[in-house]
Amino acid sequence: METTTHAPADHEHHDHHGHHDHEMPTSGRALSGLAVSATAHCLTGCAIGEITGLAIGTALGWSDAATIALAVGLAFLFGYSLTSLPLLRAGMTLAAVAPIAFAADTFSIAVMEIVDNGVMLLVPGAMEAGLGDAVFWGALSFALAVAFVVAFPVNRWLISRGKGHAVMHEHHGDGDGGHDMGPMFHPRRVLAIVSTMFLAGGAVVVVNWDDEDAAMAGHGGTAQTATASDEPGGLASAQDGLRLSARPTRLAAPGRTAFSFQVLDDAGRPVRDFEIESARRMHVIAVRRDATGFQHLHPRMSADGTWTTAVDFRDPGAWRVFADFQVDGERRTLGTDVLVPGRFEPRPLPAPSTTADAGDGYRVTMASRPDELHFEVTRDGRPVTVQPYLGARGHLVALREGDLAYLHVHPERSDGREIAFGVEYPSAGTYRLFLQFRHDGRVRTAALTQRVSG
Ligand SMILES: [Cu+2]
Repeated sequence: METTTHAPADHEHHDHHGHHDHEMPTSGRALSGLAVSATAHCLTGCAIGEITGLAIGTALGWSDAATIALAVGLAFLFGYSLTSLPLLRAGMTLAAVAPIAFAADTFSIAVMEIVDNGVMLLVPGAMEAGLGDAVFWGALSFALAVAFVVAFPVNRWLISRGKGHAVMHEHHGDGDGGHDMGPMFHPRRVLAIVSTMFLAGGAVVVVNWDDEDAAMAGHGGTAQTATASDEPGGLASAQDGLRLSARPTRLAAPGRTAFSFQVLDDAGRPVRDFEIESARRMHVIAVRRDATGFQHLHPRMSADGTWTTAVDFRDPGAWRVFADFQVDGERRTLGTDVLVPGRFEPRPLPAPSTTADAGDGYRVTMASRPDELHFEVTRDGRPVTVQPYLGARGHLVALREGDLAYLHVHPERSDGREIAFGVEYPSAGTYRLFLQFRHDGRVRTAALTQRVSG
């Protein structure tokens, strides 16, 4: 059995042994065709892994990270299997096939998975979308097509060096030139499928991004997506025909807890058709009644409309959990109390200030103008340009002292280093503000107290 690697330099040298049809092409159309086939293998494995992983992750209410880990694991499993099956069918033993599949696919699948999952995370709403959702299929097609385009030159380069899928072909094929992948993997057919995926998926992704922009623009006061009433949100568990049904609302002990809820319509049916708002279909804010322990989470919805996420109810006391979402063009916030047993030691609200520490040398400074709040971030005294977070330069939650009324805050288009929000205070009073921004890939939270006079 030939296990020699075929670098371009020794290609000619091997011609004499009469196995010309086993030679790996090192350039031209034949090499490209082989690379397309090899990439299509990995693409199929990734697609099966991603769909199965997301179906399982969604059904079990897993986090993005756990779901992606499962999808990546399954992609490798299916990718290796697709390579191994024809070899096993040809009579090779598993012990002989396993190292070949490993050498042929590992690098290619790894590249593909990084690109594929990266794109899925970037497309707004893709990770929350269920399998019955056009956004999911659009984003997945788009992600896989992009992954194909990136992985193709990698495979082409590997094969030209006698590595990657070249390893498999050396062990296989009886004079068919190596194209033994079956009609599904014919280069032209694969390219046609990938192009279609790219165009169709790309269209869905573009439409979805526009949705997000429209939702953000609608917040800008012209009231296309006005809130149901002028009353602040979050004070009620039921409002305007929608009701929050959550569990658990009483814990056995403090700590991280799987928290689930549904939004029910007036007929008691779970709502499943949520619109994207600030890049997500559902935002969950958890905070203790004394405005400590702030958390901003993005739960995952299962097919029956149940949203689930892990909330860290770390200290005893009464907590408030807000579900912030948009249905039928209207933004809503419903709230429920969650009671955590133990010795409750309420902390006083910090004094009003215009600056706050965000950890690791980060500091946030606030400037207040009528109906607008502006923030600047510095690190070790030097100004910092923040990265986009949830489709804006930052995210702001404002809660009123006394009843934790939840203000709808609208990110404004702002340039440079300033993070700007439109805020309409429902009354005079003291408010606790939680600004979230992203820098160096990490989301940080700064909390400030603001006193608003009539
Ligand atoms: Cu959110």
